[in-house]
Amino acid sequence: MTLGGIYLVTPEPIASNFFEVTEKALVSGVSILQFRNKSAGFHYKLELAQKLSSLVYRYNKKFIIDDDVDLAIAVNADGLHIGKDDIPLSEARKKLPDKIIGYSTYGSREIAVQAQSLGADYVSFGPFFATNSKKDAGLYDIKVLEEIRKYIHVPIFAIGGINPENARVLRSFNLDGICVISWVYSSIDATRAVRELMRAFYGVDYIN
Ligand code: TZP
Ligand code: MG
Repeated sequence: MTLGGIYLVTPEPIASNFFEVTEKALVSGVSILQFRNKSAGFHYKLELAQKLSSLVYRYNKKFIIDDDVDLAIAVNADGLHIGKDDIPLSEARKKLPDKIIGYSTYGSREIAVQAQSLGADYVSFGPFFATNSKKDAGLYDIKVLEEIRKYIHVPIFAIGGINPENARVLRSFNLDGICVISWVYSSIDATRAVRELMRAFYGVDYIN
């Protein structure tokens, strides 16, 4: 199965309705969940990741861990997502020979091409739109996506400030998927938020 669709990334801090919102989003059509947590210690992350992994597998979706290769191994996640400040891709691949490894490429085709040649299973680009969820994020020129399919043959995702309005814009680049935090976790109704995003990204109603 190729990776794609709505890729949900977990927020910080974790709100009291976090699992409820996550479950609603999984039921409504999210295909991949990434557990991303920069502040908790290993034991709390392990507890959260274990709970999330059983939720994700109940709905037969993919579970990815951000940055932390030991956590990915501990919970037997489907994969790991890394970027320039994390374990090098070649080392991650040695530790996780059969798992999905995703790589952040920011706004750089060169980084994406290199990650692909080192065995990344998917790459993500962005932010192209302003985001409050990642304080140190830059903002990149969406033009990088224009001819990206000529160079990148693994699944391509966009991330950062994505909502239904700009998901419509992203649709024209024929990407495999889009990653979101706040559009879903800050919404009043996660089911509706996911459905609106799918409708915008695919251009049709999603039939569950
Ligand atoms: N990496 C680049 S932007 C971003 C991450 C983790 C945050 C995306 O969150 P949001 O709320 O969908 O903009
Ligand atoms: Mg990282």
